[in-house]
Amino acid sequence: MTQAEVYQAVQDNQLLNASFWANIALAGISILLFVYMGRNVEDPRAQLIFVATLMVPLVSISSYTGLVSGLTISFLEMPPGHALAGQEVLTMWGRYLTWALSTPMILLALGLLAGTNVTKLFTAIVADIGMCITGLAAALTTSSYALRWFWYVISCAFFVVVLYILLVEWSQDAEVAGTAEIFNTLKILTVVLWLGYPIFWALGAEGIAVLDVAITSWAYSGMDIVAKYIFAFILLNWVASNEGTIAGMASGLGPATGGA
Ligand code: RET
Repeated sequence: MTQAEVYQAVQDNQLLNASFWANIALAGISILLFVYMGRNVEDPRAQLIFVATLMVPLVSISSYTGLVSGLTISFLEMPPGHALAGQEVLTMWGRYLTWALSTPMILLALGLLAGTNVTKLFTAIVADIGMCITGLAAALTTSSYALRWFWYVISCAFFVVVLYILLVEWSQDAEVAGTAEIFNTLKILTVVLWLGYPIFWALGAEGIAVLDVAITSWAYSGMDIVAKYIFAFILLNWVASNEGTIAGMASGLGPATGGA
């Protein structure tokens, strides 16, 4: 199928198309709002949290533009064993690819808020990228149904590493740093929503195919709205009004101003 044909298929599915445009609009509003909210932030660590968080809607608007244009969607023939075996199934692989760019930014912001050290930050981000890329591999594998699920299990193993750092390591660090209250709110929001992604992957056309493509897409788009824009708003709103806490906090990354 040519890109123009994929684009036409997206245009013809209004529910699917709307799930993309809703996010393009919200990402655009978020970018403007977050730039405005950060206009007076001066502490370098607080600024870094702002920059990392601002990247989330910037990656998102790019991601959804890729989907809506048909650039990052393919029709893939599912292997024997799959519920839709032999059929050409619409696969939004651009989502998994761009998660590899957006989710590390979320973790960078959360790690900074918790006062992480470099080792934990590196581990969380590398495992997270591993999760997204192996999730992409699961979605793109058309040779074997079993291997699709094997990729899925590898991706889940990476996800467990991310969950451990969020729930155990950074929770302890945030206590020491004095940011436990806001960190715990954002941690719960993140853990609960992020668990939804592998569940919808498994239920959607990529997995056992009990959910239709447009419904799965809305599930992702809906989770994205909370996991990205609402998450980012809560975080940045707190950072903007508690800059002093961030500037003075104990962190495994050392003083934000660096040296002297
Ligand atoms: C996949 C499928 C394979 C198994 C696992 C997954 C997890 C995905 C997650 C995605 C989070 C995305 C976010 C995007 C916002 O920009 C790849 C679905 C574990 C947790 C928060």
